[in-house]
Amino acid sequence: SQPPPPMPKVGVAVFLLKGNKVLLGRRLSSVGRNTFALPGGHLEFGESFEECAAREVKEETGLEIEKTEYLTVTNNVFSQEGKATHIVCVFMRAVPADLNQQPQNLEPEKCDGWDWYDWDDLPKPLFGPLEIMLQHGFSPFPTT
Ligand code: 8DG
Ligand code: MG
Ligand code: MG
Repeated sequence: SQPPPPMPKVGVAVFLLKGNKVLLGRRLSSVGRNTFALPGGHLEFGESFEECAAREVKEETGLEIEKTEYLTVTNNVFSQEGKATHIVCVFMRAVPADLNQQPQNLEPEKCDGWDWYDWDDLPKPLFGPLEIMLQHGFSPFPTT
């Protein structure tokens, strides 16, 4: 029998906000290697976006989150080393439940380490989908 055709997957990425800072980590995974990205991962069967956001942030950084809200969605087709990947990525925002808790690098094979970065002074290069959103003027911060 033939291999199953490739299918789009759902990703959930989280803008974890602390004042005017956002949590980013340099990716070591093949998609977007060496670029700075948000914590996040793939939606599991039956999960809500909020549940996925909380689970992935906890798995990757050890942080508990709250005030989790939907922001936007993007359609991302990557072609990496001849292999096509298609992710529909749902972007959420949240805040840390405990502002004093430090992020831990719990998946060191996937990430170089987490740190808080000023929104006005973000590290480079950003992960492609993130970079494109920012070029279009997207901001994850609540407008007051
Ligand atoms: P999992 O096995 O833990 O479920 O997945 P993961 O290894 O943590 O997945 P990921 O690559 O971190 O995230 C899933 C996809 O979400 C990623 O391949 C592409 C998409 N995505 C974006 N922007 C961002 C982002 O800023 N951060 C993360 N983590 N993923 C993003 O389009
Ligand atoms: Mg993950
Ligand atoms: Mg991840």
